[in-house]
Amino acid sequence: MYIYYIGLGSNLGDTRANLLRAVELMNQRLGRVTALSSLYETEPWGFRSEHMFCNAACRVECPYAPQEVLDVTQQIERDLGRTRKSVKGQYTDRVIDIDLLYCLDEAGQAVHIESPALCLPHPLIEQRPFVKQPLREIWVERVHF
Ligand code: PH2
Ligand code: MG
Ligand code: MG
Repeated sequence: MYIYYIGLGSNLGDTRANLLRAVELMNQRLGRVTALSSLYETEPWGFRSEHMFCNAACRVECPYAPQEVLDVTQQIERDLGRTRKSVKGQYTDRVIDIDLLYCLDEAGQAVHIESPALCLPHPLIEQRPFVKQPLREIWVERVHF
């Protein structure tokens, strides 16, 4: 079993419903969602938009390795209507964004990955209050980095 900490964001449509639907689908397709933070309303960070974000974080217990989890979360993004990622490195409005933040193995060791498709731990956590605040709320592990 692995434990994943996952960040969620939405700033288009019914943002709270989008987040909750994504959590429901992760619970169905990945494993058990064992914690969910409050839903936070946040200002767009790193780009200009008239649409406020809803952000949250969750904890998922799941048997799948990180690349498989990424495939599943990207499919959930598409199923909820996400059509495009950032354009020329610029952030854009989105129906749903699901980001893997940390992966812990059986021993509580943080899994480290640096590939073009996936970096773990997520490299921008420290800079992003909209990630750190919900994460702090649900963090329960003793981690060995
Ligand atoms: N995600 C981004 C860029 N900016 N700002 C907020 N408030 N919330 C986000 O989830 C967010 C963002 C890139 O994924
Ligand atoms: Mg993101
Ligand atoms: Mg993303």
